[in-house]
Amino acid sequence: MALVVAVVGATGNVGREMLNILEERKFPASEVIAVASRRSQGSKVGYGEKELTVKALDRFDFSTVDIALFACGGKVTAEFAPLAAEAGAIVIDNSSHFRMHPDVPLVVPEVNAEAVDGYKKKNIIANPNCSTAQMLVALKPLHDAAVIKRAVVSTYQSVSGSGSAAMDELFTQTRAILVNDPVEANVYPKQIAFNCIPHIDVFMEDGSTKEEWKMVAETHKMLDSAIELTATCVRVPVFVGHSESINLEFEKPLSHNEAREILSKAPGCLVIDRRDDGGYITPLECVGDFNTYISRIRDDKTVKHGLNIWVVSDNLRKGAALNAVQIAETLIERGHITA
Ligand code: 11C
Repeated sequence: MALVVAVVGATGNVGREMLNILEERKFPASEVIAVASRRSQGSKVGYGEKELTVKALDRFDFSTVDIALFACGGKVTAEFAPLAAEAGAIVIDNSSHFRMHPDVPLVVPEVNAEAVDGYKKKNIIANPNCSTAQMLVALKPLHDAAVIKRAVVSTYQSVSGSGSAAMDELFTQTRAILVNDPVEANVYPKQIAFNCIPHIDVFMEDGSTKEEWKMVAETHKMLDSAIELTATCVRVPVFVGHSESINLEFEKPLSHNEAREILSKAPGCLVIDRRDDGGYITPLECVGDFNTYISRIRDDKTVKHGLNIWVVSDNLRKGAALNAVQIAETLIERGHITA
């Protein structure tokens, strides 16, 4: 056990999950170091049974670190990830900052594990957006079987995707409504409690949001640039767990039974698909889990080779922290680093 791992942004939603997952998966680390902004210096975060004392990022020396898992905003990442990479740490970054950079691999191990081999140009590997990661875990085996021509995706994304202030906002607004207090919206432009907001990330010129654009661009980079994909991303009053309704059109025939069989054997997927009351997964049930769940698999007869699926996963795990740790595991499996 010789690998030194730094978790940067260790006090945030994703950073804490990274620490949990490193411990749960028994990642072969000789040392795990918690790093965050100077404001959090000296505070404690849990790592299994232990407590780690948080070190300040702006004073941190990455030269003894093998792997730096970054879970910070784009601005902090832009400044510090290249410094960590130049100091010799392999950076696995959860922000959107480097994702579309041609010299930075964007990886979901179940989809394109071999892409990690390209990390050396910058010493940085990017983790995709949470809604893309779980979608591609389900789409990759179906694409291999019947070639996806077109995908229409609607997401139902939990507030944890916007950070802990958003989780607090959902809690506070819900409580305020129940006790008849005034409702304040600070994180989101509209009330999220008892509501749905069809707006995630900033608006782009064509009327899409950046979240919707990311689902398209990241799918093209990781799976296949020929897939025509359109997404509508919606924030819903759920604390953790993103859900997606995905309509697929294939080049070749693929029945719901064949799709169910393929997905049942696919890495990272767990099919729960009984056609009766409760025979499907909801976000509440996937929290804390590693799997991407697939339910409601059924033919769409309105197009030639059509299929509908419902995909649910813990966005802080497969959508962020778990995927980052799996990338680190892939670096070991493919012989780039030795544990
Ligand atoms: C959300 N998907 O649910 C976002 C969070 O590009 O890494 C992650 C944003 C990103 O709000």
